[in-house]
Amino acid sequence: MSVHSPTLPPGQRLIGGFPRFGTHLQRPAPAVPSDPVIQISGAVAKPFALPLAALATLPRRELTADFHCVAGWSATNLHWEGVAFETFYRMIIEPSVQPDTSVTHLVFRGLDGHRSVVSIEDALAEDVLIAERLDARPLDGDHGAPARLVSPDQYGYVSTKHLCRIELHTAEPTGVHTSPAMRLLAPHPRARVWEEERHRLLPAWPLRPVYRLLIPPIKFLSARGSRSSRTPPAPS
Ligand SMILES: Nc1nc2c(c(=O)[nH]1)N[C@H]1C(S)=C(S)[C@@H](COP(=O)(O)O)O[C@H]1N2
Ligand SMILES: [Mo]
Repeated sequence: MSVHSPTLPPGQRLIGGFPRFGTHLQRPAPAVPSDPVIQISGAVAKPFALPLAALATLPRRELTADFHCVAGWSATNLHWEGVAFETFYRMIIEPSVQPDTSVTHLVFRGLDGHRSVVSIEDALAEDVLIAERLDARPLDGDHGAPARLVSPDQYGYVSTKHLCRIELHTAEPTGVHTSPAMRLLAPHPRARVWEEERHRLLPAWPLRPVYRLLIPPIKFLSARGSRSSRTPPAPS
């Protein structure tokens, strides 16, 4: 029996393996602090920082899932380990939400400045994880060390790597993209892969061939920032 998904979401194609990919392009992964934390801020009574080590004390969750980038590549059968985001939210975040406050959106931030905006409903979906392990190993710099969000039913840009902060919002945060070109490429507010919700303003299908051309150069650049592509120091 095949363990792979029988089909991919619309407009997606298999890529070999699981490449490092992202808006970081050739920049190397950010350094992991010696005592990494996840900052919780926004609509909380008092902002706080949770040591990442605390994740090990929460109920653990494993998930085998495919991963779909908005540019049209998919990687299949990835095995993640971490904490279900819903567990994290209920046990760690929710108790400190300001009373009479209705959280509608979360902003996830990475150590490299990447940011994703997720509605509370989508963030609390069953298969959303804060993952620290991939395929039985700690996450490496390529895939988001020390921890990342994993939301397999949404395009990859939602799955913020190098997660360092979660902000709680009571309305949809306004975009950070100020230039008209970047506004045009604004991510879809739901980003569901099976609905092909690639962007908020642009329809998905005319973009498919454009994105397909961009995959090899972005993959090439991202690999240049990869730790595994750098020459190891010569033995002394
Ligand atoms: N911190 C951070 N997270 C990120 C990105 C990024 O550039 N920085 N790129 C996003 C995009 S567009 C994709 S497709 C996935 C790629 O994940 P991978 O490098 O583990 O394949 O990470 C997402 N999360
Ligand atoms: Mo992506």
